[in-house]
Amino acid sequence: MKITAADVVVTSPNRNFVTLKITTDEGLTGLGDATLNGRELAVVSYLRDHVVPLLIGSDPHRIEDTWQFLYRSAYWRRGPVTMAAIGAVDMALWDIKGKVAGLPVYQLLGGASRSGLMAYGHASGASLPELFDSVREHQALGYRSIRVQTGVPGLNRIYGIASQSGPADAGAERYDHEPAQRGALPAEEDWDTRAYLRHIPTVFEAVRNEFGPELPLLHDGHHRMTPIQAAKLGKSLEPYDLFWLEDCTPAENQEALRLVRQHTTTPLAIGEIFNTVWDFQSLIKEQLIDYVRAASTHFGGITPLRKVMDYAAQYQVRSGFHGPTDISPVGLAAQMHVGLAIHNFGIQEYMQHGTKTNEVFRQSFTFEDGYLHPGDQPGLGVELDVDEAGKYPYETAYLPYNRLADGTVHDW
Ligand code: GCO
Ligand code: MG
Repeated sequence: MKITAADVVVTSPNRNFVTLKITTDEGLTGLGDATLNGRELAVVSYLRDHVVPLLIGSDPHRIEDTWQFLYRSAYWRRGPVTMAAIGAVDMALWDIKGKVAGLPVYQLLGGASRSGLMAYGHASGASLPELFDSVREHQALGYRSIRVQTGVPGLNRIYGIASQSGPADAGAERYDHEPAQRGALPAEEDWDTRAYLRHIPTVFEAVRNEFGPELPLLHDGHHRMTPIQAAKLGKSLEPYDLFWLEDCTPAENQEALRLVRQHTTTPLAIGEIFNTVWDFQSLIKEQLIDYVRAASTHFGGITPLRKVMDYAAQYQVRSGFHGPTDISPVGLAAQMHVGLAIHNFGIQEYMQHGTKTNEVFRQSFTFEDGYLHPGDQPGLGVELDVDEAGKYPYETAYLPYNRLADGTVHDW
């Protein structure tokens, strides 16, 4: 079998997505997600100009070899653009292999280790009553684990507060409940870490009083704290028994987590902006984290995700793959197959795409009673409706950024 075409499809139903569609001489097609939020067109060029010409004529069955070839022959390795492009190729090849075999990808990865994947959703509110409503809405949708983000008194616009209430798409204007927004320039948000550190423990105390001790609760620090601030937050949240505290410090300074770890037993998750297995090497080996937050899309696909999880298994570190709406249904399906197959699955983030996105990407995965399942269609189980995708051309959109009260740019 040979690859005869590889098309890069850009579409913006509820938000921008970049998808690679590989076609073989036997008429089989495979899909891969290459969406890099806010920098989408850089990956389009990387794929169209530098990867697609290398794929034509090659054997789609050689997944590992193709991955190694694209990674090593570029010479300049890693980085989100390169790894999103390689990830899309990898997913598309697994999709094709599954279709050839007549099996869902999780069967090729060793078969199911569980009947479903516990998912968490994003509850948020500017105030406590709004937050409580949002938690209840998520529980009504079946979620059994919930991420909690709130406004901080004194700050006007901060990360994690949905622009509209309700996790499902209602309005045409919604940008998929995630922080990026359409427009020529990124929006500015404000930030004050001390105000945040004073407020967040009171939020979790209130949520525990309202919803009881059992509900698994998660929180995302979104890279904003110094090591000692993160240590303080982890310690102050211990009474509220978090499932995890995510991205408490900026990802570049991995040694920061050593300090955080020495001070708190709150479980730590990190890695949504990591690109490779090597980014996790010391964090896993030194047991500085509890959950791997990589996404198939920005991490080079299914092949390295499986590898990092097998390594993590030796240290009792579990998965918590990144699943916001900027991971397309293809990327989400890819990591669901991995999550179903590995023994050390932890939890899967699931924010739910908008209705227009779901019309462009026809999916066979299910979400029932709080559990996801990738379905049993051969391959990844997602098909792209190219005509529907064509209705929504790319629109410029950016993630916001932060400034402190004195105007200093801060980690977002
Ligand atoms: C999460 C993430 C997202 C990111 C988004 C940026 O935990 O889901 O932090 O909300 O902000 O993926 O593109
Ligand atoms: Mg996050």
